[in-house]
Amino acid sequence: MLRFDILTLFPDFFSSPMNQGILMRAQNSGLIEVNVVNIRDFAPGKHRIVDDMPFGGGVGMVMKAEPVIRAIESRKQSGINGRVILLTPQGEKFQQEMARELSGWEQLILVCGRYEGVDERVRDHFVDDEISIGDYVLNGGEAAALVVVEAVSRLVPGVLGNEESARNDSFSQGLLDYPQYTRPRKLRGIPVPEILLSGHHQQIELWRKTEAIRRTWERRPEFLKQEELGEEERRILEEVKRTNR
Ligand code: 6GU
Repeated sequence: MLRFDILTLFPDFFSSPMNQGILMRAQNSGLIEVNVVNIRDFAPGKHRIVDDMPFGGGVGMVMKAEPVIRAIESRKQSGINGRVILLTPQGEKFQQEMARELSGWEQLILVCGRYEGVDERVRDHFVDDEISIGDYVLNGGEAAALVVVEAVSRLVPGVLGNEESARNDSFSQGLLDYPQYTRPRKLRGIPVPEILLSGHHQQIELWRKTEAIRRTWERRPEFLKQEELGEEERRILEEVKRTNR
C-alpha cells in the first residue's frame, strides 16, 4: 500500500482526476490511498492567511511557512517510511526512474507550491526532495502532483493488470512505441500496413521492433545508447539509418 498526501491550497483540483480509471480502481482495491489536505485549514485566525509579502521587497507573494509545516506534520506518522516532496520549478526533473524509486516508499507527502514560491525555511528543514515535471511554467504544483501520483501509482504492484504492465515494460526498455492500428482495414482510402494483416507473427514482431527503433531514432535519438542495445537492435538501427528517407 502506498499512501499519498497532497497538500494544496486548491483541494478541489484533484476530485475528478482521482476518481477516474486506474487511479480510482487502485484506491478501491486498497493498493494506494490518496488524501487531499487543504493547507488553509492550518492557517490561524479568522482570515486563514496563507501568503505574505517577500522580505526584501519585490513582486508577488510568498507562501507562509507555518501553515505548510503544520500541514506536513499533521500527515506524518511514526514508523512509516515516507518522503516529503515539494513540487516546484526549481526541483529535480521528474523522470521514469524517479517514479520507480518513489513507488517503493510507504507514504509520499506532496506539497504543492503556489505564488512566487514557498518560504525557503520549509524547503531547507521540512522537505526531503524537490521535483519539477519539466521545463515550462505552471500556475502551481497541483498539475505536477497529479502527474507524480499517476506515474508512481502505475508502478505499485497490482495497480496495472498483467497486460498493461507488460506494455509498460516497452517504454522502460528505452524505446518509443511502435505504431498501432485497428479496424477498419481501409480508412478513407488509407490502408493498414499489409504486414499486420498477414498473420506472420515473427515478421510482425520484426516490423514492430523496426518501427519502434525508427521512431526513436527520428524523435528521441538520445535514447539509443549503443551500449544499451542488443545485437538485433543494433543491426535494425543500422538498417534504419541506411534506408533513411
Ligand atoms: Cl512542480 N510547479 C510549477 N509551478 N511549475 C512547474 C512545475 C512545478 N514543474 C514544471 N513546471
